[in-house]
Amino acid sequence: MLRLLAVLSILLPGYLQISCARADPGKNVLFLALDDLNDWVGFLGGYPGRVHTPNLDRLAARSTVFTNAHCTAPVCCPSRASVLSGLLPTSTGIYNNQHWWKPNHPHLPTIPVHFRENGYHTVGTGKIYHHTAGNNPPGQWDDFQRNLFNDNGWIRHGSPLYPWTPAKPRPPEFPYSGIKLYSGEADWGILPQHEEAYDDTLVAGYAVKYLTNLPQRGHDKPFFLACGIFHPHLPWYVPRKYLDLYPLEQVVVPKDLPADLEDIPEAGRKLARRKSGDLSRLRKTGRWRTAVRHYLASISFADALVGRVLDALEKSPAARDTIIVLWSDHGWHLGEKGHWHKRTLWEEATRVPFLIAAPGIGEPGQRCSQPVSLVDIFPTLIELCGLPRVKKLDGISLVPWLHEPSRTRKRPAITIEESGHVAVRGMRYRVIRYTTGQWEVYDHRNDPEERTNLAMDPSHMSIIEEARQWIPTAPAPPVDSKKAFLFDHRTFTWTHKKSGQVIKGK
Ligand SMILES: [Ca+2]
Ligand SMILES: [Ca+2]
Repeated sequence: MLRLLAVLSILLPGYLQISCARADPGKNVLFLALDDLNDWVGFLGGYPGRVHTPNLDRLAARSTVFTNAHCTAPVCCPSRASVLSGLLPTSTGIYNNQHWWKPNHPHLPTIPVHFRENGYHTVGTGKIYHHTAGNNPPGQWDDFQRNLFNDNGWIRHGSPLYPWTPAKPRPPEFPYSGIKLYSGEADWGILPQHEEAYDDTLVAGYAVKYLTNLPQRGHDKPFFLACGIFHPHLPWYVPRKYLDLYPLEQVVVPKDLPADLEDIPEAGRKLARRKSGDLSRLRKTGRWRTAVRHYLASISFADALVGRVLDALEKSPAARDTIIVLWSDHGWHLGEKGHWHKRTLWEEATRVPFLIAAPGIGEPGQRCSQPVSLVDIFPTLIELCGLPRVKKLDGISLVPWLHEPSRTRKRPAITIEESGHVAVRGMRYRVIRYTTGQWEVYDHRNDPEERTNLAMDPSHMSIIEEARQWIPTAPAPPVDSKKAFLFDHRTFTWTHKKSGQVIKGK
């Protein structure tokens, strides 16, 4: 038999590679990433008004929705590194957007690498890894749609104003919103172009084209198709029709901001104050509601683009044997706790839309309220697709919860903030430990908005002690970092932390 296999492997190398490497050749993966999308989607109900996400909702209606899902880091680069490596930031040493993947983890078996090595055709577009150059490690993709400024398909929505360069510096006020904010990308408005010319439309278009052309591909490999929509990340540039969904007077903004911070340790207030200048400027100039409106419109634009990809899949021959995973890298505060932006450890920043549609597993539309983490995606996909296991992953497979969503899960979701603060989110409680040794405890059964910190209440000491067991005890030191001018990837420099060596360009 072995001799026969050896002869066949010479005659039919491609065939044997595919059939031996994979347990189930029928399962494709559509991997949909959204950026900075909090729980303001119809199927999670996080926005107190009406949000228009018909396509996400129709996907949710055929999926398992994880209603208590959290990122491992409340900012893009470390969160995405976790999803793609199956490791927490405390294992990768990637804690912040400055941290550089390429020289530190050149051989990590990421999701696309593992699928590619096991017989899949791996293709991608848009923001999957963090967008800056060097953070889409080589060896990931059979094909990836790239752009002029970096190697990761991150495009500035087609605006001719980007990138800012020394020759074309950022204007004192943002060109479309006409307001000056701290964040270098905090603009919003309607671009002078058709919807088809927006960069995220091109990103979705790549995925649509791939799915439409499946019958002409000329090989029988299953596919792993990653599509990273950049909205609703700033800048909130949208075609007019999405703004029209949200009449300004109906837009809801958060309430009771100052009082909510009174029972929070100073370390937490410091997180809340990050970019709070932007919030106070928005409030002083009467633009807060307008800004929230553009976030909502950006969500609906992203939803429409996801809808295009879903339509293309449904019309394709792969419609019945494709697993769909949809996730957002972290949430966003629109003023809750006086905070504007991300990078905190409260529910607004850690809770994310996350769902899995696995054909033939579970009931369509079922919901799992057990705590889960985006770091669980990699081991889940490995099990669903019958790939070889990868050792030492920090997440666990969610397949048991696809079969039985009410099954108790003791393991909480851990979120690690860049300066070392940690949140532990269980079924009922959120516990936050600051590096100062102070804590916050919220009881979601009675306080879903996390208004009352119970950490000083002696009856909650056991909750803190239980959470403490899950906090990583030996965090990896931060990896090498970059010095980059965010909007001009042609002139950035990277600095090796240990050697001090400075590298220019890609
Ligand atoms: Ca993000
Ligand atoms: Ca409070």
